[in-house]
Amino acid sequence: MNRKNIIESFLLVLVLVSIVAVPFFILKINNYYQSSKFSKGTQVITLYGIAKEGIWTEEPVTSFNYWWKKFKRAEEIPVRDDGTPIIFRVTSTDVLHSFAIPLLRVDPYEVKAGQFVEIELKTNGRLQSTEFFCYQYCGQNHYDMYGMLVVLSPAE
Ligand SMILES: [Cu+2]
Repeated sequence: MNRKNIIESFLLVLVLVSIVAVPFFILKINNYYQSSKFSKGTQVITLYGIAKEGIWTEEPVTSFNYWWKKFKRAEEIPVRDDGTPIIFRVTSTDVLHSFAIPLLRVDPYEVKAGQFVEIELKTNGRLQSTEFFCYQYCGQNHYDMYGMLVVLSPAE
């Protein structure tokens, strides 16, 4: 191997490493930013809407894993009703969805692909367990797009 080949291989490895590392670091920085953004004790719930499966999931959906991963439905989301705010960070991985919690008077919010809407819910000791929905017809499995907010008893 001559000198030129060594330099070429080195640069090739450098390019490949950057392709993997850059998105990874962006993700890490984003996670760090999100966790430091809200006041301490805030209950942050991140939900990703997927039309083809008709689910909301708490598992991060990226442009990589969207195609092969089987995401777990956010069936029951435990929340504390202790005066700390609850922040829903909701996004769509595909088509237009809409997020609402009727019983808690969270009116439908438009949830666009790739954009996060942040919805704050105050807790006051009178929160009830209830369902959250998608309010926008988003495909065949739209009517499966619901989940349950479960208020933990103070001891839990
Ligand atoms: Cu829907």
